[in-house]
Amino acid sequence: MSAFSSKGQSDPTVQPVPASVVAQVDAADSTLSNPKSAVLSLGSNLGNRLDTLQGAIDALEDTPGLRVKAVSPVYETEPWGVAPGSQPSYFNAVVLVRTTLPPSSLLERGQAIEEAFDRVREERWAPRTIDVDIVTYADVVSDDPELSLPHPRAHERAFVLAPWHDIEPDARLTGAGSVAELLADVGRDGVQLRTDLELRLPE
Ligand code: A4P
Ligand code: MG
Repeated sequence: MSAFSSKGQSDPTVQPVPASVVAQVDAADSTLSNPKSAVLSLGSNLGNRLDTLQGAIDALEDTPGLRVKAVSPVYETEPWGVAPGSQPSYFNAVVLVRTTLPPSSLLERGQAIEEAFDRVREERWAPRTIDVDIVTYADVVSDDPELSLPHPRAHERAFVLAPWHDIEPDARLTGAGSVAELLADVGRDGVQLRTDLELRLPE
């Protein structure tokens, strides 16, 4: 918000806003100049999995108020929570972002990206072109089913912990402990690093 802009003064319907009021409004919006860190998990097991992951990362970077800070290696992973062999394998990755969006808007943005990549919602844990999950948002804790934070299953999923650990070895999962220790407990069965594949950090 800018006070006393020349545009505003030439428009008779717009009254100048004193700088002191602008400062108060800006200060009240704690998200405005106070970006938060969030960890997002991306998963794809339908279509061109690598292109879709990259497309989702690029779409995240194109989001106003959001910057992608780090992108993990790609892991090929066995589908979790379904009968073995019943679904194609996943490509999974984790991205670290900084954002001024509040958690609910970040969730909406993730869901809009899922829609853009033709995600079809069938039964729970069905195969999908792309799933965008919020693993953590700052230290926010929530048990709202619409947005549970940290993600309630992240601590037991090697396909989240392994790529996250690669890009943030000292990371901690709020309420669960160090990502390195959680990964050591869970083990790396069913997740394979694909050194032949790479996702780009958007410029
Ligand atoms: N929701 C609540 N909390 C969150 C959060 N932190 N991030 C809500 C994102 N969404 C959250 O999600 C269902 C609802 O969860 C949403 O409406 C949102 O408001 P969904 O994406 O529509 O459906 P889903 O993903 O099938 O269900 P769910 O329970 O979120 O599944 P998960 O836990 O995301 O698991 N195996 C491998 N190897 N790799 C994977 O990436 N992913 C899943 C999905 C299963 N197996 C997998 C993988
Ligand atoms: Mg999901």
